[in-house]
Amino acid sequence: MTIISAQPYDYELPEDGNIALIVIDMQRDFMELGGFGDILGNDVSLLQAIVPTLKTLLAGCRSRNLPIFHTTEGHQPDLSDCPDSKRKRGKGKLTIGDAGSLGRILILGEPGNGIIPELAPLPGEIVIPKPGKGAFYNTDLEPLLKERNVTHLLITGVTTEVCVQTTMREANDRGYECLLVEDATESYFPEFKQATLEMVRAQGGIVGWTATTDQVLQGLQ
Ligand code: C5J
Repeated sequence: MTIISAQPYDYELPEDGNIALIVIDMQRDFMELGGFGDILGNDVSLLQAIVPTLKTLLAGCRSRNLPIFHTTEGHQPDLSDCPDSKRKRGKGKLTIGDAGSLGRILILGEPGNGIIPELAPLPGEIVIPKPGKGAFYNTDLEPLLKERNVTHLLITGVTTEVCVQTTMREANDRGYECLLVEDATESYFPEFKQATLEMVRAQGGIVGWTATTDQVLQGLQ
């Protein structure tokens, strides 16, 4: 049994369980000026705080040969998978599909859709394009996890209260034991990050657990 010291209590990975790392949306569209996060009026520099920690966690998971899944939020170039409601939100000068300084905003394959170089996926790691906030909605994530007999998920990335939390809730409803890595997830709103950490682990871990990168790597040994 692997035990990770966590909140609200120890997180256990039994001998017959398998754990994977999920890195949500560490793409230029959320991290850099000119991307989707920026056009919505956010201070994108806030998200840089987790890049070194996430790099450490990725290295630790790679050295333990854990399955690693990266996601990117993005839409088909013809926007056929983007609801009008999503395009209309924000009421900024630019919206999803418009040309920005990182290419067309939130469109698959555009420069802005690329994962930041510090956290670039290695060969063999799976990149899941996702049209929604949750990584299970309209994607192959669930069958790919099932193929690998994954039962437990380490969840990281941006932004904590949007795509990260949505994914954790989707995973929880599908029976995965989820741990949100506190210093490997970030938000444009520090208070929303804090609230998310508290709400997922409240009520005896109603959505799952939280722990730091150090605690995760110590527990995984
Ligand atoms: C947002 C995300 N915030 N990756 N996407 O629109 O959290």
